[in-house]
Amino acid sequence: MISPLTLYIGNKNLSSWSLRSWLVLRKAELPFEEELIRLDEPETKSVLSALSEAGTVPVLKVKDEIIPDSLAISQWAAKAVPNLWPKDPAQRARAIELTHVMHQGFEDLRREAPMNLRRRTETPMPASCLADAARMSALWEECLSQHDGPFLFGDWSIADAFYTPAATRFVSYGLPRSPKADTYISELMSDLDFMDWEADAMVET
Ligand SMILES: N[C@@H](CCC(=O)N[C@@H](CS)C(=O)NCC(=O)O)C(=O)O
Repeated sequence: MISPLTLYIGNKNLSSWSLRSWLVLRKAELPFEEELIRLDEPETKSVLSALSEAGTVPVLKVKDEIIPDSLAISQWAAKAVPNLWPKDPAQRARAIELTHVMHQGFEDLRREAPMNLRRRTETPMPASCLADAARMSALWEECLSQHDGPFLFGDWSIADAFYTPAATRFVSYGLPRSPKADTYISELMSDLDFMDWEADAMVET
């Protein structure tokens, strides 16, 4: 049967926002088709603009409805399937807040250390990037200390999808992190769904 869901994504090696939505749909166990739009090609802008007003990936097509933006797609999935946010109302509120923090913030980390799954470098990073990394590591530490783990709120939630691309940056750019944060990064990067995505990224041309 053809799935009524199509997720439009960018290059798997580079598109962090696509990875977030893709992980959420995988964890939701919602079957979906994926369509890869190569970024940085001469026709990319026109292809993306034809797909949605946002002109970005990810975009989820649900029958004839178009949902752009990783956060909107995640909220759609959370309505369709239970358990993508923590059950406890206070934890759920905190998980949503931290997801928004990732969606809107950590600009220096995102700019200076863009997701590139194939990249490994020890080049010194700017102070502003290191400050963002330290803030993120502390934030993870705080959540992980309050729950039994292995994820930010115990069980996997959308918040973990949003921090997965950030975790890969710590590894790619050798960013300092606390031991607890390091364990969390290893957990995210050994997730089977993430590893499926990563395997595609490694052979992408
Ligand atoms: N706020 C958006 C950001 C999406 C975004 O910036 N996506 C990048 C790829 S990761 C993109 O489509 N850039 C357009 C381009 O490269 O032309 C979201 O959460 O989905």
